[in-house]
Amino acid sequence: MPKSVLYPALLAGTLLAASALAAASPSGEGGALPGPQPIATGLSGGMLTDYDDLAEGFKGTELHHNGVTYREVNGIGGVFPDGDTFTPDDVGDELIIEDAGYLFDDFPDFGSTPNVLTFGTTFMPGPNLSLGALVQVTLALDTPATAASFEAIYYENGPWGGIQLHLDAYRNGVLVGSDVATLSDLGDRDNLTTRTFSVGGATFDTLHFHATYDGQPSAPRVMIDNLRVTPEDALFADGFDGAAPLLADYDDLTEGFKGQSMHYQGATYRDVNGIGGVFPDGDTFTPDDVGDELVIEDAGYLFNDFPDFGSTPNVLTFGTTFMPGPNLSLGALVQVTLDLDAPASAASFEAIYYENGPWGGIQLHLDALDGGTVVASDVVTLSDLGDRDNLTTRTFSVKAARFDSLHFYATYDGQPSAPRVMIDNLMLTP
Ligand SMILES: [Ca+2]
Ligand SMILES: [Ca+2]
Ligand SMILES: [Ca+2]
Ligand SMILES: [Ca+2]
Repeated sequence: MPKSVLYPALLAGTLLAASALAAASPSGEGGALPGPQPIATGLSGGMLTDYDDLAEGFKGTELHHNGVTYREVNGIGGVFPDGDTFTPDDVGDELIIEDAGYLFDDFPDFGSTPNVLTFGTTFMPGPNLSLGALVQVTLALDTPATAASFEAIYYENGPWGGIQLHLDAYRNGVLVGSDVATLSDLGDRDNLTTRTFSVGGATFDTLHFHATYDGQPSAPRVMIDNLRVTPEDALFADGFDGAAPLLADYDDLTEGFKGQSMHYQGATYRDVNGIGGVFPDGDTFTPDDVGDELVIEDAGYLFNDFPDFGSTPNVLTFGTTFMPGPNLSLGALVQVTLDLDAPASAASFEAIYYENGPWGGIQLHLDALDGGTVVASDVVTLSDLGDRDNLTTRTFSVKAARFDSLHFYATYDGQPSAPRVMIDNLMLTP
């Protein structure tokens, strides 16, 4: 039986939109947005589908758009973590373009305003929004691809905690790549979070994005945006020779302080913190408060709650302290510079950090520099939706024709800030 458990998320979405209403620009910007971007190279890394040129509303059970056929939405029943069940009718089977304009007030770094893709049974006309139920959707590609990614926003913690979201890539029906996230279950409920799903490193013709709980279909509330697909031919056009990326997982290092500089897996880490700054509540910190050491932290217990984060047991953190053994402490990160042994065209790492009070509003920036000039950036604004010290994860990534150093740093209102951050699985692509 459909029960109210399906709908607290809708309520939360409405509240989010209501709170954003006061801050919304009266003029709106939807009409002035550029249309779909052409096939791009370099920074954008593939063909971008932003959904912003489509009209809001139901698009039926199948949609062909920008080289992708979306089909087989939901259509099956399943379970929620609390034991409740749902039928195909409860979750609907339509593709929906949702004008989510108010969402971007709270998540300015998510996707592209105003439209996103969601699923199921409902949408809210205009810039208000509702996150639809996603059990599954298939994306059949017009031409084979070697990489694909999109940004997703969804509710985590109660009653969604423990659901897994899977992005699977298939070639001729054979699974060739996967990316999976387990929704956090740290108390509280209906917390919006974002994550980039990506697959690559193999050629594929179909993507399957689906949700499970305990191996059975489940139905979290999900919207996606900014699908990027890299056609197979793009590799050859770029002269990419398939050189293997270099992975820094830190797991072969000994836990402890590593000093103010460290060379590891193709990068020299240096210039940790060393400056003072501000917190969102107006408090300030000195260089001594935040320390300046690189720290390898055995974070073993973290992976019980975040099995999909990084690689167990070690992560890289910063500052003044660590906890011996599998317990852990997230260190203060104001800034760190990585000089690369060889130029790179792409870099990414996973980060875990606290958001909401007292961290909300801090920005984390990853800049890629070539000869001291910033050539690519990735930035996130830490959410500030109430509650406090909520752990969340995000993959930071940059792509450019060439860069030789990375700068990862935190600001609040344009001044240095010091959120608590750990990183893992740095990938450098030549
Ligand atoms: Ca809407
Ligand atoms: Ca969009
Ligand atoms: Ca430890
Ligand atoms: Ca690791």
